[in-house]
Amino acid sequence: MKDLVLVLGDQLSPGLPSLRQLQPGDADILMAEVSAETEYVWHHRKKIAFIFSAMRHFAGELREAGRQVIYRAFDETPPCPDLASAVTDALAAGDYKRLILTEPGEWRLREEMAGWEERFGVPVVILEDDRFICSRDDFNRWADGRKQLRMEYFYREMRQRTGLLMEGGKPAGGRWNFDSENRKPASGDLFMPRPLGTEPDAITRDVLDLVEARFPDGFGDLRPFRFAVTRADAEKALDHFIAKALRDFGDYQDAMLKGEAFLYHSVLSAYINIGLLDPLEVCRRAETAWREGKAPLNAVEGFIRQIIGWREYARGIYWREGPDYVRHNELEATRPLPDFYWSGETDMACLAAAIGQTRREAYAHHIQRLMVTGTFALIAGIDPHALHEWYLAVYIDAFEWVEAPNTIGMSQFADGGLLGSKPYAASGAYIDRMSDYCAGCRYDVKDKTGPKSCPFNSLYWDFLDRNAGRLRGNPRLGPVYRNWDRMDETKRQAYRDRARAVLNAL
Ligand code: FAD
Ligand code: DLZ
Ligand code: SF4
Repeated sequence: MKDLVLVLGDQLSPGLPSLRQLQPGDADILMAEVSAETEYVWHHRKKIAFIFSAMRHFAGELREAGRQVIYRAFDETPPCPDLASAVTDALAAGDYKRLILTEPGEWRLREEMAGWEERFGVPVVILEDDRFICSRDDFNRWADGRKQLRMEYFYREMRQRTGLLMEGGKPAGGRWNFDSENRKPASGDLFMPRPLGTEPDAITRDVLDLVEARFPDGFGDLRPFRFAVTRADAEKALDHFIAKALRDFGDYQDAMLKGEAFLYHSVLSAYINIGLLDPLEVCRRAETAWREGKAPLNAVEGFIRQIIGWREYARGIYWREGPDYVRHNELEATRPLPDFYWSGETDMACLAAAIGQTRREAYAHHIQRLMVTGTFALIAGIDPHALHEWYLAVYIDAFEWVEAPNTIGMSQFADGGLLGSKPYAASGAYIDRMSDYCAGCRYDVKDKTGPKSCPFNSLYWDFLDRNAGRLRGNPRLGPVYRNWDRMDETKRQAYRDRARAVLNAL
């Protein structure tokens, strides 16, 4: 009797634990495009196409390597509603001794799968996903007993563990972190590199037609579709980033420019998250570029920190905090998500730019997510769970294990400060410093409380005022509250009134 191995849409790695020990004759591999996975949030249509096409290409590669693959396509009749139905059908059609899978990346599926052995009546073996540098147990060992889980300390341990940018046990360049050098605003440049696009092949073109027909009302533009869907093409995109953009990644990491969706970012997150690229390998490539003098240390350290630091840390937090983490709402924010988060139709130029490119590209870079859509939701008091579902829906790289800690924790402070020492609240001055959005905006970023004043300005103070009971004691906010206290009451009331008007207009 053979084993049945279920491989999910974000597990497209030949070295996956459930695939690597098995001989071709010992197992059938099951992959299924199912409506439940396309519907648990309203995914961007590019994301659905990306996952389906990458799954189909991966199934093809497995077959070429001599594996037996049972592939359930979305458009077959009858369609397959969910992963459990795909398993039920496969078990009914064959004679299998066990069901084997690599753990899924979400509590939702993990909790469902815990009941599968009983449901299917066969032994179910769930293997740990070891495509990460830090296992869940190792993260818990690091976190246990610490009062604060600061990413910076976790990151230093990951540097030591991987040896990345280490010289004789010390950090290269004598410092662990070069972030202070990474905050330059950018200016438009005709020669700015663009991420390497991949022309859709016949498989992708079929998938695009399928998604167009079956998700006519889905979010976001489906075409043009330029994402890589195979390991080979994702590696080309990595080569291109290392050669063309990495050297400026650090300097302009926090910059935002109208009409430039990608700047010097890698646009590799989706490939890493579904298993087309290995995170450690990506970091080693960046380190080699530095050792060969092709990219400066501030860029390479910044890039590596995002991957072995933030990415691993987010995953550790997600599994440690449990399934209710996404429901945290420390600041008791309850305002519904404004419709313009979906339509992009707002006269705030920064939000229109970030959301417009999100609709077109299924991509926004970190500072757009954190300091534009994230900060606005925070200071406007938007329900963090609604915002979490939005981030999970609209980005090509969105998977809950990485999205939720970034949204609930880092961006919205809804976990009460587990990830960040203070909320990422800011007035319009931050966006004005780091972007060229304000120049073309109907609002005036320098105006604090007038009818044309930038909404971020009044919402910022109103947020601090509304949440003073919870935030005043935060040592990093002490100076800010002292400024608020020093303002005369007429000015404070003008901020409150303008904020009310902005919120009522949402
Ligand atoms: P680059 O800027 O080129 O960074 C290099 C790599 O570092 C990325 O590919 C990614 O793998 C990793 N990385 C960078 N920042 C982070 C971070 N904060 N957390 C984890 N990994 C990071 N990232 C996701 O992969 N999926 C998500 O669903 C997601 N949701 C987010 C939601 C919010 C509210 C915020 C503030 C951030 C979110 N991020 C998410 C993190 C980050 O914004 C994206 O990883 C990054 O923008 C992807 O673009 P890139 O590949 O060009 O990244
Ligand atoms: C995101 C996604 C989508 C849209 N569709 C599928 C699918 O049809 N079949 C599948 O196996 N996986 C899909 N995925 C990825 C899963 O949602 C992902 O594996 C879980 O969210 C766990 O990370
Ligand atoms: Fe955004 Fe305010 Fe600048 Fe307009 S003025 S782009 S709303 S920060």
